[in-house]
Parts: sequence; C-alpha cells; structure tokens
Amino acid sequence: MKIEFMDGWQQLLAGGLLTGLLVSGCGSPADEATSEGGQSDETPRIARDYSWTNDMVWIPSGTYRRGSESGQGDERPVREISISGIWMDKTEVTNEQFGEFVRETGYVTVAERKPDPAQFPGADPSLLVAGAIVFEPPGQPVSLRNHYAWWRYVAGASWKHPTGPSSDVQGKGEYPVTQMAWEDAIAYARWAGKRLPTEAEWEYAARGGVEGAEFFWGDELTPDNQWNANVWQGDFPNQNSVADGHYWMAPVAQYSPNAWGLYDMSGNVWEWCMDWYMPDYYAKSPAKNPHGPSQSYDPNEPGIPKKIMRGGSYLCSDLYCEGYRLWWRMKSAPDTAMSHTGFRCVREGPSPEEMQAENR
Ligand SMILES: [Ca+2]
Ligand SMILES: [Ca+2]
Ligand SMILES: [Cu+2]
Repeated sequence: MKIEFMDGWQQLLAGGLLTGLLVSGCGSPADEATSEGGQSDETPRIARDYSWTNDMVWIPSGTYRRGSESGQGDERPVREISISGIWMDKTEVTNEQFGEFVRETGYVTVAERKPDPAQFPGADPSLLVAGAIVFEPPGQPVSLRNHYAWWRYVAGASWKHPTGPSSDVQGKGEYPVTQMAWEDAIAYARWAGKRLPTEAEWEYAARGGVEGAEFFWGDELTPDNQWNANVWQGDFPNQNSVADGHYWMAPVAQYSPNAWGLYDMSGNVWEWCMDWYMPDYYAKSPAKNPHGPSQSYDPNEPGIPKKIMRGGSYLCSDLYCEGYRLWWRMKSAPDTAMSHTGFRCVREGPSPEEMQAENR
C-alpha cells in the first residue's frame, strides 16, 4: 500500500496542532483553564483539569542504557539515553476505550476499509476485501522461519471482530484493542489529546528504572515458577500449555505492574510506537529524547517502510521471538492490522509535583 512518508516527528507535531481542534467539544479539553470565583479585585484562581491523568502514571525524567549487548544487531550498541518526564497510560488501550472513540467520532479503522484497487495494480479486484491478519495455528509441524504458516488474511476481521466475522468483543471491554494499524493508533491518540510514545520513551518506561536485567522483574523469566506476563508456553505455534492462564489476549492488568505502575509492558499485545524503523539507528540516534530516523529500511523486506512496535505479545515464545524482553525491537508495516497488535499512549504535561505546586 502507499505510505505517506512523513517524518514521524513532523507527524507528531502536526498531530499536536490538530489535537486542540479535535479535542474541543468532547468534554475533556486539554489546556483550557477554568477560572473559579470571579472576585474582581483578586487574581482569579486558576484550576486546571488534570482528570486526564487518571488512567496514566508519571514517568520521571532520567537516563537509561538502551538496548542489549546480547541482543540482535539492531539492538546494539548499548548507549546511555536521556528522556524527559512524561505521562503514560497504565495499560494498553482497551476495547472499551477504543469503542468510545469510535462511537464519538464514527472513525473507521484501516482493517474495515476496502483496499483501494489503485494501490494494487494488477490485483483481482474481487480479492480486495476489507480484513486483517489473524493468528491461526497451522495444525501441523512447520518451519519457524516461515511466519506465513501461522498468519492468515481474514475478510471481515477488525478490532470488532478480532479473529473474523464470527468473533466479537462483547463482554471484552477490558481486553486490549487489537487489529490496529498504526494510523488507527494515531487517530485514537489525537482524539484523546495524547500521542504515541517514541521507541526510546517506551523502553525507558518499560524498564521502570531497572538496569542490566532482561525483564522488569529481574533476569529470570519465571522466578518461583511464576509467569509475570501473558506470553506463549509450549511448542509454538501449535501447542500452548497456557501456563500463564491465557491462550489469547488477557484482560489488561492481570499481572504485576513494573516499578512505575505500568502493566503488560511485557506481553499481551504489541504496542505501536511513533518511530520509523532503521536497523542502525542505535548507533546514530541523538542521546536525548531520540524520536527515530526520518525514513525506514528493513533489510528483511526492503521496500516496505516499517514502524516500531514493542513489548511482545501473547504469541511470543522463547522458541521463536522473545519480544517480551525489555530491549527487544520489532517493526511492522504501518498499514498492517494483526490480531496481536495494539498500543498505549503518552501525554506531555506537568509533573505531579508541579501540579501540586499549582494548586497551592
Ligand atoms: Ca499466554
Ligand atoms: Ca503489551
Ligand atoms: Cu514475539
């Protein structure tokens, strides 16, 4: 499909400008101050509405060592990176939250749109149907090198019908929304007055201050035989022992959060980030608030620009992809919706201390 090849940061800024317009009138304006009282001879007291922080936690500014010496090539070199404080959603965006956005705006996700024949010259138009990519255990032994063996394009699959038309999200409001293309995540974030995290913000937040460990709970995947994340146990992709309690997605926040109060930064669903993917970015990026390269190149699939996603999913297994490790990088085509892809948002704003000081 055709990709609008705008720099991620430019998009972010454009989004920031749009936010003011889109958010006004929806009841939770971002920066509107409401004046209290009205005594003319006193400076009016200004009380800002910070209710938007309710489902978020403050990620304090600081530095961390990005990447891993034991990681894949694109996860090196390890470098010290500094990040400014920011608010982050405690959980992945849920079906309930995304549903509210859709009800209010009528937004139609990428997976629900019929592909434009103009973008697929030569394709049989009858094959161009709206849908998304669904995980399906192949049922026989397959090579783990061929990931097409367990993914299938399903007509009618979308966030409302995660595995196809016969599935739905009734009673699943607390589950993470899936089948998200990158622009769906951007659209939601703008509506919510938020944005997607940069990859560096995401990894910094996921670590929760933990240095030099594989997971935010330590170096062992299952200390005391306890699963701390919803991932895959058993012989991927056909056999799942469900030792962590969930075959597919789990409702958000079923496992302990990290030190900063963030849930499911390992596993459950992959989370889109703002940045484009480049394999050599870690060697070249600025050390302060890096926001990704200006274009994308994936040597495995040249010609398909990719956006970053992080954290792994319920399909991650040590046999195949250990995306639940803190430093693990993943990338995906921004127009591709899959049954393990969701997101969470961040928002810039005053720190809790600054908020308190304002109210004094
Ligand atoms: Ca699981
Ligand atoms: Ca996750
Ligand atoms: Cu994985």
